[in-house]
Amino acid sequence: MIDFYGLTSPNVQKIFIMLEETGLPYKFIPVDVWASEQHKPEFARLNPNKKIPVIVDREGPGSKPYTVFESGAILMYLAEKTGKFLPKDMAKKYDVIQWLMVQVSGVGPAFGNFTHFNLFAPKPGNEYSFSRYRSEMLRLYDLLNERLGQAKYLGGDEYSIADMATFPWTRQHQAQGAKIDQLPNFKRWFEELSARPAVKTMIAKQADIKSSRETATDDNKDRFFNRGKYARA
Ligand SMILES: N[C@@H](CCC(=O)N[C@@H](CS)C(=O)NCC(=O)O)C(=O)O
Repeated sequence: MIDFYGLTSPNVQKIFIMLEETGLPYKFIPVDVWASEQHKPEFARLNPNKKIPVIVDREGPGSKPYTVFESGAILMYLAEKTGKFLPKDMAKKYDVIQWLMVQVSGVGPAFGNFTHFNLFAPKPGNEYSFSRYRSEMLRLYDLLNERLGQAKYLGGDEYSIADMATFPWTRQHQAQGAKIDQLPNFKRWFEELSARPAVKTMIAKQADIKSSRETATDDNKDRFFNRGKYARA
């Protein structure tokens, strides 16, 4: 059994997809980051970085419980545990890992910062930051489209954890301003992944999760965004 701590964000959606794809038994434990639950000592003991997702594998290495944080590491752990969605052949494996790293170090931060400056940062006054992250996000959409013109999936000819990591960040492509009709390879991949049963299950399960994002207090929002009394000089 796997205890899966998360809420509704793309980094959490990746793990939902992987757990559904592999069929591993899991228990979902909501951590409402808009209510500062990630800062509770019992959660900080699982992830000193105080972010979701986190898993605790009750039957980890040596039949002992093992805790994993960071969504990329969780995907790699679950792939190694099950022998699925990460090729064994070294070159093919590193093809997948490279594109997984593009997601965790590129797509996640750029798309996440775009969302922040698009939806949450005060306007006017943040046009430079908004433009910087929108341009980087749209550049990455072009990169995904280019890669998916060379290979069926991001990691190569097989669906892998690189696809599962990237897909959730692109679900809002319309709101993000990506012109999908000008990204035909990306569109083909997006539509194929959207039709996968595990992805559909993830979307259905996400819809049932309650978050206090819309009702978060100013203090909880300030803490989440490192601003107000939480800003550091
Ligand atoms: N690099 C991390 C990022 C995780 C992350 O940013 N999680 C957000 C999801 S909303 C979070 O927990 N935010 C709460 C906070 O930053 O206090 C991963 O890929 O797991």
